[in-house]
Amino acid sequence: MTPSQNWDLLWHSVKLACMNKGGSAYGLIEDGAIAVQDGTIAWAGSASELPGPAETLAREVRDGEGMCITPGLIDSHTHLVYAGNRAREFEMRLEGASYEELAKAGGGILSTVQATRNASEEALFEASKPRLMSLLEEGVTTVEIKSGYGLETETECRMLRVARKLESELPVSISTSFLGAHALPAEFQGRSDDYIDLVCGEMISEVAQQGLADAVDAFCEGIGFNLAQTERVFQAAGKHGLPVKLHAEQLSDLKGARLAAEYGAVSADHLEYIEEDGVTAMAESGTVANLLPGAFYFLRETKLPPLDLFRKHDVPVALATDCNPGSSPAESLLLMMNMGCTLFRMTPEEALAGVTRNAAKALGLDDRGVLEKGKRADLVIWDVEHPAELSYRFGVNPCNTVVQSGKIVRQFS
Ligand code: DI6
Ligand code: FE
Repeated sequence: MTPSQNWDLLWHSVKLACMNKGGSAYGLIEDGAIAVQDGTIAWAGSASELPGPAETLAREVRDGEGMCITPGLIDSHTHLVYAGNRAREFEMRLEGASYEELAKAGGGILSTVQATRNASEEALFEASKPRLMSLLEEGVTTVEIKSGYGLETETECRMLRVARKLESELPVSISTSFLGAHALPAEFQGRSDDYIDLVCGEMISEVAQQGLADAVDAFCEGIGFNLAQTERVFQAAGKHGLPVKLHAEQLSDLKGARLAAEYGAVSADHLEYIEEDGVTAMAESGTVANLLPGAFYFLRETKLPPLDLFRKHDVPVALATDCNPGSSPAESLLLMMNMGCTLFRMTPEEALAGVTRNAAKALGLDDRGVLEKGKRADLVIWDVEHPAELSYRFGVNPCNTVVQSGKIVRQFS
C-alpha cells in the first residue's frame, strides 16, 4: 500500500484526553492515535479510523503503550519573574501576622519590589529560570508571566523583557501581562491617584511601545487599588489596544469582577469573595474565572470560591499556580489540580479543563488547549492509565514526553 499521508510524527496505542467540549468525559478516545505535521495537529481520533496502516503514515511512528495524551498544560497566572524570597514573612505569618498587616507595614509585595529593583536583568533571568523549568518538567507548554514588582517604568520593563527572554531560551510560549497597578510604591505613599497617573501614562505607553505586554492586569483590593483606579487602568489599556484581566475579590468583594466583565476582561482571578452579581456579569462577557488554590492554601484562606455559581452560570473555570514569593510560592501545576479538587471540590475533569481548554481561553488563545486537528501540537504523554490520575496523585510527576509546537522537547524514559 502506498503511504496516503506523510506526517512528521504519529503516536498510536494511546488514550487521548482531547478536552474538547460537549463530547464524552475528557473528550476521551480509548484506542487513539494522533499525528503532528509542521507544528500543528494533523490528525487525532480513533486508531480504527486512521487512513491506512500506522507505519505507512508518518516519517516517525511511535507506540504509546497505552499511555495517556493531553494537550500541553497552560499556567495562566504567574508572577514568576522576581528577585529574593519571603521565607521570613512566612515565619511571621505563622507567628500570627496577617498577609494584609505585613503589606500595610511596608513588607509583603513591597519587599519583593525592593529586591527586584536591585536585581540586574541577568540576575532576574537566572533567578526566574529554575522556577519556569519546574513548571515545564510537568508538561507545561504555555505560561503567563506578570510584571508588578518594579512599580517604576524601568523595572517593570526589565521584568517583561526577562519574560520574553525566557520564551526565547526555553521550549515554552510566554504570554506577558503588565501589572503596574499591583501595589503602591513607597515613594507614592498617600498619593495613589498620582501613581495611577504614572501607570496610565508613561508606564503603559513605554510597555506598549516596546511590545512588552500581551495584556494588562491590576490588583483591585483594599491593599491594592480601588474600583475607580482600576477602571482608569482598563481605559488606558483600551487606548493601547491591550486586553485586560484582574486580580479581583481575593480578600474582599470590591465588585472588581463586575468591572472586569464590563471591560470584556479575558479573566478575573482569585474570586473567593465574589457574589452572584459578579458571576452573572462574567457569564455575559465570557470572562474566565481563574482560580488559584495555591494562594488560598498558603494564606490559609477559609472562604471558598463559589464553584456552584460558576457551574450554574456556565462560567469557564481555569486553575493556575499564581507562582509568586508572597502568597503562592508554588511551582507545580499538577499540585494545583489536586488542590482544585481537594480544596475547591472541583472534579478531576474540571481541573484538567482548567489547565488546558479554559486556561487557553483565559489567555485569549484559541489555537491550543484541546487536541483537535489544526491546533498547535503542544502535547503531553503521561504514564497514567486514566487522566483522572493527574489530579488524584500529588507530589509525583508522571510526565513521560512533552511535545511543544510539534517538537519533542522533553523525554523521561
Ligand atoms: N495577589 C496575589 O496573590 C499576588 N499578587 C496579588 O495581587 C501576591 C503577590 C505577592 O504577595 O508578592
Ligand atoms: Fe496573582
